[in-house]
Amino acid sequence: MIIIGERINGMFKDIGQAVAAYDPKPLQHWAIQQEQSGAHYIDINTGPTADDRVKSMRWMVEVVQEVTALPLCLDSTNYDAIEAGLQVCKQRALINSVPAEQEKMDRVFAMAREYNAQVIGLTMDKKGVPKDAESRVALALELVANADAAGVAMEDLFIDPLILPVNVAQDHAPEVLRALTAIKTLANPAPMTVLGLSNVSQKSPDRQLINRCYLLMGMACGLDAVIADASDEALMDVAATGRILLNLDIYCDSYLKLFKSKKV
Ligand code: THG
Repeated sequence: MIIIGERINGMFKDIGQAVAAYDPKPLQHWAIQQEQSGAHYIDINTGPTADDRVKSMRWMVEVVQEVTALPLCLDSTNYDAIEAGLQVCKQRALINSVPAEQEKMDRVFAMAREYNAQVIGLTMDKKGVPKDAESRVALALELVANADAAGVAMEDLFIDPLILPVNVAQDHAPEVLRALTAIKTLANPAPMTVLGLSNVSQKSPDRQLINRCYLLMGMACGLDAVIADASDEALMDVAATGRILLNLDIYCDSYLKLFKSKKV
């Protein structure tokens, strides 16, 4: 399970304030903390309050790279901001994200080729996020076809069927699981799959329990990666345990230790 640490996002108050003030300390604290917790990528999102997202994204990438060599997941709907981040990334980046809309796919897949980046494709279009699994899969197929035509390899394409908060969109949760299973059959080799896991529990009580349960359900349906709270130790243990129960890792006796030291 690939863990993309979600915490460097201007949606969190401390990060939003740090981005506004160009104070690197909170970003660097969370970069180190997430790496120590076992994250494999660090998500970087300026948040809704940044006034200059191009400048903020470039600065965020630079200050995070001062304290970690982990690859970065550049999270923005502003492609100029993504490109500014790509220009200063030292490692291979993951572009987060592109919807199944032709003009946006054209720009983002070309950018991925130019900068040798990976891409998250969202199963949504101008009409928004569809409810049923079949409509999500149809949009995933458009993303797969466009990535392939642009020369982006399936192992570098992460399809996100978009989980919504269960408190307001309970009927979406099983549809996303069915979509995950189907997305893995769309190409050979299959595209990768990813979810913004914490979405599922927004505004619900006992968020961590919901996140942990849904992670395991997703894994059983072919989920490869999550943007998630890497500091939730029990969540990380669920990820390691799920890999054993799906026969993805050997050496069960030492699996938690192995996972935490990132040797798995
Ligand atoms: N798919 C993709 N990218 C994404 C998402 C997705 N990026 C953003 C988001 N969704 C994933 N990241 C988060 C980060 C934080 C929260 C949820 C998802 C979160 N934040 C608290 C809240 O809203 O209640 C903030 C609380 C606070 O301020 O302390 O839950 O789906 N590709």
